[in-house]
Amino acid sequence: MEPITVQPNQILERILSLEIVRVTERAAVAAARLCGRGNEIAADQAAVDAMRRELNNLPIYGTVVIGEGERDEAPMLFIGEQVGGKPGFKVDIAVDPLEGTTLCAKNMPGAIATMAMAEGGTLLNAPDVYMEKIAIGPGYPKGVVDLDAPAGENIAALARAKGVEPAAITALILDRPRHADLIAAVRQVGAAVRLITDGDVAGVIHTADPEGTDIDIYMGIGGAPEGVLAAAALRCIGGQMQGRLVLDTAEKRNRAAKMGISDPRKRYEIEDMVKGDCLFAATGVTDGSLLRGVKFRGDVIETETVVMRSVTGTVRWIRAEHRQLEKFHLG
Ligand code: VTB
Repeated sequence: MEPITVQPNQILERILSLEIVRVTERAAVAAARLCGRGNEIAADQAAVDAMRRELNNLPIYGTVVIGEGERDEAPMLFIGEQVGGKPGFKVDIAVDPLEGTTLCAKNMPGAIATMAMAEGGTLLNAPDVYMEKIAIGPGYPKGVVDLDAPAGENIAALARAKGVEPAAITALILDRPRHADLIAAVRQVGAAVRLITDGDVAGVIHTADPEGTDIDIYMGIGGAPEGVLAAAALRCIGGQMQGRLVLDTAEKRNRAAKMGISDPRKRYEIEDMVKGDCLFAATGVTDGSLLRGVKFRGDVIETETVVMRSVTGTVRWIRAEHRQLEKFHLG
């Protein structure tokens, strides 16, 4: 029988798209064990440990460019950390081992374990600051919404493009005091607002399927790491997103400059945040509208993961039943 050979340009697709699923599955299971315990730090640490252990088994030479924080504040999966079993395929990695630590600690819907992987040197190296974001799903003319336009104008433009009244548009926004004016402006033009307490990676992804989610647009300020992860997902499934880092102090501008960001006011399009081929994966920790959470059923652990690839646009939903439970190192 002919041996199966994988061309180097197919490694991301053929090998890593399943491997990346293992990584988010492990992180999700580790965190899920600690759901509802009220301890965000312990749940996050468990997810980080599991994700790192699994990343180090991959045939990659990976650099964490979006991580748990900067080197001095995060013991593991910090920005700049090298992961993987070298020698390997050179990749950039963005991780959020537990997106929605509070959701997990309080056992509320929507916590996920997520990561993206791209060819080396192609993911935006962003510091752990806030990012202004706007995102819509596929099928609209380019530029129909604009990060710098007033919220009401964006809603009106989107409604026109969709062929509906603004009243038929729903915007997803993080429930934060900083968004009071934004929320008022969206409601002012008659649109609806759905508020979330956390979880804007999934929030942005919701815009890609307005029929299923009833969400047309994501708006507001969330974490920059979550912004790059969401951009990776939209790069795979289509849609538009713009973001701008909130570098409102000299200290933040310095940190960004050290990562190669020379223009602190730069407006990033998806292609600026994720320049090349990428994979994105997310596994549900708690049940949510995107993914089912981890289920512990005696001898079987069930997980649900979505994995996407940009070049092909393939989206795979992987429901797994795990029977060899030692691999989760649950103790
Ligand atoms: C958002 C949210 C995340 O951080 O990005 C948020 O989607 C931004 O920070 O789930 P604030 O909480 O300070 O507003 C998270 O809540 C993750 O911490």
